[in-house]
Amino acid sequence: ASSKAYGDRVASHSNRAAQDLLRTMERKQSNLCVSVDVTSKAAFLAVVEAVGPFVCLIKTHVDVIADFDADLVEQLTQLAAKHDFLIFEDRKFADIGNTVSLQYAGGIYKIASWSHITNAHTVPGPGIIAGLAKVGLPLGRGLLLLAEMSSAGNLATGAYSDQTIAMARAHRDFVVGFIAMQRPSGPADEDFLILTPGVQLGSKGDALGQQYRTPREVVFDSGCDVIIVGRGVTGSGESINVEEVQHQARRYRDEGWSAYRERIASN
Ligand code: UP6
Repeated sequence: ASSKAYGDRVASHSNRAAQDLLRTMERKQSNLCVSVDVTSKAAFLAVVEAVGPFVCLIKTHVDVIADFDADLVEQLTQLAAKHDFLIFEDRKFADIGNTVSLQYAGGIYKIASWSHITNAHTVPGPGIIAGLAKVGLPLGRGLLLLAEMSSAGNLATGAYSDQTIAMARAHRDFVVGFIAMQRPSGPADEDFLILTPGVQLGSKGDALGQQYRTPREVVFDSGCDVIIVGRGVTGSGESINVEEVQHQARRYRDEGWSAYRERIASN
């Protein structure tokens, strides 16, 4: 999959969210996902409006937004249509199937109703996939499994990562790929989407265990598909400088896309 153009991989996926993401990447010439980890609705919408033209995907943590409400979802959905991107709520579900189906469909956030893609840890076993699929598949949603993490000392390695990949293979209708640091090896015709956080230019990490690599290391060296960039684009504080955010989004979009062009040209 890593040698093929994004647009040529649509046919390898049966899941609508995966197909839509690949088509969006090709159309917008962007493999950038911005992670909008800010804590007010106003800052959130300002960042999304600023980076919208440059991204294929917006990643959210809606539970950190102090004044979250239904109107935020409405406005986010409108911005997704206006700027042509998909939405990924980075919920990292991690409970038994029955509980995650309730968390995914309901509560305050009603994630399944607006988020095209979400993700889950595999620590509970395959029941978590079945519980989420029950809610998400009828809506055309897609799931990513956390096969690896970017943070120092994390336990998602070795046999855990391998068994996560095996669980994904058994649920290809709903599981579209992984949060991972590299493309896993597999049959030549196997096509998972690899979305990778821990990306920043000019910093190796933060004070709480985050570890950063560059877009080129992620996309060219490791064969990943989507770079997920948070503070590299938004900055660390709550005050949003729209011009700077836009400048960084363009920069990461350009870096990610040229690493991808280099990858498909060299294969
Ligand atoms: N994230 C990681 N590493 C993982 C999984 N998820 O950093 O292994 C998420 C974080 C954050 C974003 O929850 O939202 O990706 C990274 O943000 P940053 O670029 O500001 O470090």
